Amino acid sequence: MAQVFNPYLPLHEYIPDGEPHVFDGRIYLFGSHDAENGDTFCMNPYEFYSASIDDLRSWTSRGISYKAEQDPMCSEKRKYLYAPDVVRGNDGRYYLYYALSGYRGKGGYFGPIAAAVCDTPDGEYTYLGIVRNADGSMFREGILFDPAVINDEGTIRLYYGSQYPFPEKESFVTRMVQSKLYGKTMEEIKSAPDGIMGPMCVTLADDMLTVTSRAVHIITPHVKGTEWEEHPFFEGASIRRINGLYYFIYSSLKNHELCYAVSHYPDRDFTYGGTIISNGDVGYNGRKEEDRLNATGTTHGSIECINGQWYVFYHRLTHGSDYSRQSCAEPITIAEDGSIAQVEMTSCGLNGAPLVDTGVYPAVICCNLTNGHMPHSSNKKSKKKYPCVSSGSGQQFIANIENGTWIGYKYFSFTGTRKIRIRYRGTGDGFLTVTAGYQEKALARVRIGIRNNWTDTTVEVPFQAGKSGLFFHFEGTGSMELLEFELQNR
Ligand code: FUB
Repeated sequence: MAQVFNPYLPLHEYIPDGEPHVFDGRIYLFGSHDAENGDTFCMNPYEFYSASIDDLRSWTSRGISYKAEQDPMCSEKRKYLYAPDVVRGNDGRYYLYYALSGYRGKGGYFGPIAAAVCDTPDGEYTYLGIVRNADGSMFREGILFDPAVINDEGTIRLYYGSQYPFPEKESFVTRMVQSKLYGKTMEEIKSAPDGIMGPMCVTLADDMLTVTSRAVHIITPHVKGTEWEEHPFFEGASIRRINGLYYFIYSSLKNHELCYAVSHYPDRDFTYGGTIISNGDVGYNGRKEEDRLNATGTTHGSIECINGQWYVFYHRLTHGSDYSRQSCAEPITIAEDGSIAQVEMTSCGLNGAPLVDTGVYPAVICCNLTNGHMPHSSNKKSKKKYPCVSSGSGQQFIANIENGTWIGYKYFSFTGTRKIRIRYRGTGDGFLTVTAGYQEKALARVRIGIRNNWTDTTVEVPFQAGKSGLFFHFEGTGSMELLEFELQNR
């Protein structure tokens, strides 16, 4: 039976910063494009995947939609296409908004927001121009980063921004950006009450480039002592209009979580809502930062309704950095009072049901991967080894499985005892314990020996019938890698 896992795109694809939108019966994922084992963010040109809203198991792409070199402002220093969004204009065409950035984020705050246009959501886009003032000059109010757009019953609203801790402090970013971009002195910067940090909003004319309103801060950048203090806006602005309310989705300063805020207005009075998801399950059931269930780093995404069900789209980290991020999705519920409860990461997000207990599963669809002290690893390649999704010779596998590592899959629908064939290799020498959940009691144990090549071993596991997790826990010496496992009848 065909199923869909997390990550739901082909396993060699790395599309973070996802903005999911439904257009004419298809769900599209507009996002950045990381490289497999990349050395910095967004090394690849935009490529947009989509699926029929009636079949979320099968995502396909029509190839490259836009390259950085199509933008006349692309330079050696700023040659990476960062987090985009797409909106259908009032003329029925599709408009792609993005900002260019440089190596490891350098220069990402200094350029304009640019736009490109296409007749179809995932066709080949043509450069249109930069977001500009009525006199044609570059629009520069706030930090022109992570654009998000909405066609709000004919009004095109553009959201964007970034925030560094905090405007109250003279952070290096505040100084650097304001002085470099605006040519301001420190005295001038300090005297501007709201500064340039925080999420901003403007409206655009039907040419989709000319700004037609004053730029406004949609949330105060002065968060101390407010409801925002624990989860202040950092980046990843995204906007949805749901049942007459505006939902602003963003990545908080914690970096690993998507939060939301709600207002009756598009540009003011937003109240903090909560966390929707964290890519380390931090906050879920009270989980603490230090107990994160994955290496955490950036996350950026949004929510979308597909065939009556709401989902949150977010990204996870792989390859021991956050330069190779993969899109995942989970169902969410918007309660009658408009609130959204935090959901956990799973391996079966878009599947609509737990996974069946027969068949071959790639190891990398794990939703939890931890040695008990996983790092927060934003904008760097970690020098320390820790368990991670990795790749080589065209295969994706879990690497650096050392003593104490837990690898978790949630959820399966078990019919009872299963045989599990496990394909592994490496210098790991010890035992793999199988459990139904993180830190739960052993259901079975299998010997793991040193193997240069992929090797199969089989273990019988007495699962209880019903919905359950499947976890592997390695205890031993050395370091093993896991390629796949197969659930079989006894
Ligand atoms: O993908 C590059 C940057 O990482 C995005 O612009 C941010 O939102 C963060 O996800």
